[in-house]
Amino acid sequence: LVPKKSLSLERFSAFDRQASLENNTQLSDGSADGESSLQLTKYECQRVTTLDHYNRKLVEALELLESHALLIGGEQSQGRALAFKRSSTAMKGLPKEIENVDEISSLRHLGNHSLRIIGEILTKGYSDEVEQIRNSEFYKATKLFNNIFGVGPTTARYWYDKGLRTFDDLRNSEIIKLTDRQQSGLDNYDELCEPVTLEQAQRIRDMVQNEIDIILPGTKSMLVGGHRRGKKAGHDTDILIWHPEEGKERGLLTKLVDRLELKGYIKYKEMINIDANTDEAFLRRTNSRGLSDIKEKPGKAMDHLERCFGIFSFPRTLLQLPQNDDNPSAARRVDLIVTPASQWAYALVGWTGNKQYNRSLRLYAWKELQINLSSHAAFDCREQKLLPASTEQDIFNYLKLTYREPWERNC
Ligand code: DCT
Ligand code: MG
Repeated sequence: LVPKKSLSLERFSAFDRQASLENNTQLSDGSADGESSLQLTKYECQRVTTLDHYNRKLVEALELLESHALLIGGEQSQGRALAFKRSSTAMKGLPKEIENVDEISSLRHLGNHSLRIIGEILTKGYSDEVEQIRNSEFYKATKLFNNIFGVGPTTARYWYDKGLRTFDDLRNSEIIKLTDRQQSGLDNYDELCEPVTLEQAQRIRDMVQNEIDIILPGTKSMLVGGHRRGKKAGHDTDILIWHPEEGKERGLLTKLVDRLELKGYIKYKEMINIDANTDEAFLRRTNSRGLSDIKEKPGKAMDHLERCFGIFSFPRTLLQLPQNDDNPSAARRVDLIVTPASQWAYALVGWTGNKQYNRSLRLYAWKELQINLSSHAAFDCREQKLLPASTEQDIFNYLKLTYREPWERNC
C-alpha cells in the first residue's frame, strides 16, 4: 500500500496549499472582474455534478469526440480524449444553459477545440466535425466493436484496419481469433445492450445477499457503481461485498461463485483472486473454461480487490421481464467485488465512482495534499502514514473536501 512515488513537497508550498483549500475562488477560473462570468472549481471532486444538468446537447457532442479520440488511439489522441472529458464534465457542472460561447471562454477547463465545437453548435445547432465523425465508417464500426464486452479501443481499431465492419465480418473472419471473453460478449450482445434497471440491480443484489447469508451469516453487500449514483439504468450491476470482521471475507467469493454456478446463473466469468500466501503482487485470473492462473501484473487491474466479473444469466422472473418460452433467462453483466472490512470505505468510494470523479479525486489528493489514494487506502506522504477510514465521510475529511453524496459524483 505504500506508494512508490517519492515525496515532492517542494512543489507546493504550505501557503499555496492552504490558500487554495480554504478559498475555492483561488481554484476557480472566473475572470477577476467577473460577476457575470461563470466559475468552476479546478477539480471535479470539489464541485457537485449530478445526472441532470443544463447542457445535454453540448455534453453529448464532447463525449462523442472523446470516444472517437479513444478509438483513434495513440498517445496524442489519449490526451485529446482527456481534454474532451474535462470539457464535458465542466459543461455538466455549470449552473445554467449556455447560450453564447463567450460565457465560458475564460474557463480553463475548455481547450480551443472544445470551445470551437461548442461555438459551432450554439450558432447553427450542430457541429460539422461531430456529424462527420458520427456518420463515418470508422466511428460506426469501431464503436460497434468497442461495445462488445471484452473489446477495447485497440482491438476495435485493429479489426477495422483488417477490413472488418460488422458482426458477420467478425464471425466469418479467418484472420481474427476471438478470446473467450469476446466470444461470450458477442454471443450475448443483444441482451447485454438492454439496460440494467435499478429494480433489476436491486433484485440481483437481494439474490446475492440471500446466498452469502447462507455461506457466511453476517456478510453484507450493497449496490455500487452507477446505480448507487442514482442512475435508473446501467450497463451492469456492481455489488460490493464485505464482512464486518476483518479476514472473514477470505475464500467467500469462490464459495459464492460456486453456488451461483450451480444455480446456472453464470455464463462466463473471470475471477481475480488474491493469493492467500503472498497476499500481494500477483493476481490470478481464472476463466470459466478452467484456463487458470494467468498471472497478472499489479497495475493492470483497477485495484487488487477480489473480484468476479462476467456475464450472468438470470431467470426472466428474477429480472421481472415478460416470459419468453424460447429463452427463459436473460444475460446481464455483473461485477462482484469483495473487500476486507478495513478497506471498505475506500472500496466504496472507488467503486461508486464515477471513473472521472475517481480520477479527479486521486489527482487532487496527490497534487494538493500529497496523499496517495486508491480503492484500498490512502497514504499521507508528508506524514508517512496510512489514513484509516471507516466511512466515506472520514475520507472526505482527510482530503479536506466537502462531503458529496453519491448522486453528486456524476462527472
Ligand atoms: N471504475 C473506475 N475506473 C475504471 C472502471 C470503473 O474507477 N476504469 C469505477 C467507477 C465506477 C465503478 O468502478 C463501476 O464501473 P462501471 O460499472 O464500469 O461504471 P458505472 O459508473 O457503474 O456505469 P454503468 O452504469 O454504465 O455501469
Ligand atoms: Mg456499473
